[in-house]
Amino acid sequence: MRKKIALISDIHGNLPALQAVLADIAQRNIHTIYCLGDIVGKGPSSPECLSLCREACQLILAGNWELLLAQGSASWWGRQLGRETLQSFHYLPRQHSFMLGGKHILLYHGRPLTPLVEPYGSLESKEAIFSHFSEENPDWIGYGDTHRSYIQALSGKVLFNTGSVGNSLGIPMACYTILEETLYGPSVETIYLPYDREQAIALGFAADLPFADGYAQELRTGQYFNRRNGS
Ligand SMILES: [Mn+2]
Repeated sequence: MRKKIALISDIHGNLPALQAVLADIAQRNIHTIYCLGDIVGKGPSSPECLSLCREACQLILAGNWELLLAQGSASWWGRQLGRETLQSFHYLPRQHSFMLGGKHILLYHGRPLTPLVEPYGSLESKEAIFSHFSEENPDWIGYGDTHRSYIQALSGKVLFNTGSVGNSLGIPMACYTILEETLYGPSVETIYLPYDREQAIALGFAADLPFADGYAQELRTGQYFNRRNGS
């Protein structure tokens, strides 16, 4: 059977979105799930999302939110997770490489290893990602962090973004990516799924989530209400 891997990223404590994505992955009979980080923060259900990801994923990489919270500064999200969990984030791997369909694929979250690279960013910013990993010399690089999915060819290389499960920008649906081995190389497919967005918003208000109004707006519109709230 050809190998299939589901890539999920930027769940951000959105439990209904994560549940919808995991159900969709199971329905497709995909048994390998890699998570590219930012499971926690922003949304109301970080601990629940972390437990689900630890059960479902063969690999969890560190995102900028895990690494920020691991520094231990007091925050609503840090208090939810507790000190031991925050400490455990220090040990998450930052990147992962493997072969699929004859290509060397490297996955990482985005920040803090490289600056935020948006789909509409310059070619230089994208080539800089490959330069950052020049020692490994991957053919393909996949990352999260921007909350916007895309795929781009760069002089024989491929750069793609997994999109965001729980805080998707542009298209306000739960987003993830499927990599599949084919006869000719790897294929990449982006999935956008509807989920119970209003349930996620209600969970935020019920939990007294900071910026709950802005969070509701972001989930409904797919646009940041305030850049300071971070990604
Ligand atoms: Mn994020």
